[in-house]
Amino acid sequence: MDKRTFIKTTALAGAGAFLLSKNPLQAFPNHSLLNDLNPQPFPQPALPYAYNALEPHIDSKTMEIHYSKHHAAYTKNFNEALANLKIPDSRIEDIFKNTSKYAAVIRNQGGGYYNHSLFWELMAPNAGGEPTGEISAKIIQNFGTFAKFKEDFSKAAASVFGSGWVWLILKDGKLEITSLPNQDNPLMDISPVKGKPVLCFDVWEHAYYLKHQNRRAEYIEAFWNVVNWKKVEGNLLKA
Ligand code: MN3
Repeated sequence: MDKRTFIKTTALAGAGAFLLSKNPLQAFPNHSLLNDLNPQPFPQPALPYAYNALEPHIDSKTMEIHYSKHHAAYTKNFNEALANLKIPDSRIEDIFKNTSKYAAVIRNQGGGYYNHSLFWELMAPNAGGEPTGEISAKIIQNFGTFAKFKEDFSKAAASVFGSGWVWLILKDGKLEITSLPNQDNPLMDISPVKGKPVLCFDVWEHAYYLKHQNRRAEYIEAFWNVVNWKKVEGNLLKA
């Protein structure tokens, strides 16, 4: 290989590695945060749509700040903490299984990193409404009707005191709704309720305050218009 070809080839390889580390979900559409090895540093997954794509239900400014400031900060702080604490490369679910053994920064920043990475994909433009297929059947099996599920999930979201998330999880083969404070998630050993995440919903004020101020009920209603049921079903099938 002559010198010019060598430089060109290595530059391309470098650019490829950079792209892969920056946008793993774009590079690998089937990539799963839950099941795949994630060598550190954990990348912030690319937002799968434009900031304004969920308008009028979720406003553009909120999406921009939520993704580019809040989630970016959790990602940076999580990776810095992993490096500082010399936590070895492992799957994120294995890190969460040992949350109680690590400093609280792993629980808080790691949860913030993972929960938002999951959350973005669970919303989409031209989505919402009632699910079909296997997720619909499972919801009806476990909650009676979709309307009852929606009512229970909305109530759980309205009832979170302070900051937290509502989760739909698969536990012992059954769907269950639970809410957890701060950035805790049901993969963590410190969580009182454990299971595989199927759907999650961020009810921190930063997720809705710009548009809805204190009116969380409006934000909950808006969320049902953007739920990406295809992705929810995908999470159920691989849980
Ligand atoms: Mn948030």
